[in-house]
Amino acid sequence: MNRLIALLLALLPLASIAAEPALRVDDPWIRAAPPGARMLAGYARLVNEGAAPVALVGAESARFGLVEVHRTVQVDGVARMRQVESLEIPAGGQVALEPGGLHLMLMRPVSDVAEGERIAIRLRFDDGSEHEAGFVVRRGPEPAAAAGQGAHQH
Ligand SMILES: [Cu+2]
Repeated sequence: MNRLIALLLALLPLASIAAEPALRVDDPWIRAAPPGARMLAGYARLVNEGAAPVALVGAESARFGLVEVHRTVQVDGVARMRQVESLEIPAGGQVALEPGGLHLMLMRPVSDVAEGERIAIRLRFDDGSEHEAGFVVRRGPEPAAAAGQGAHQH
């Protein structure tokens, strides 16, 4: 009996490791913007390798006064952005933040963001976990939906 208890205790750390959220942030990047820009957009692919869904509920960065999750929607042919309070990534699934759709809205930069820079952004999830990723500032493709429509960048 004591042996069994000892075995169970030995297994406990493994169990808690297995319960860790298995979220991966692939290809995090920020679209380069002209000097003085007050708003930038960040993109990444959020991959949930875990067995439970997890939701992105917030983000922050020392380089920006405010970071929100936004979704671009077409309203009467005009692109508008809505804040997303909770973005679920299904178990074993992934959600893409990409031009023309979901994005991190990076507001009030504390200083200009230069192309080639890597900026840390901390993502917060509904299970209490946090994930910091280095977002590389680069030029990116125009959103397919907005191609030829002018200046919509998000
Ligand atoms: Cu936005």
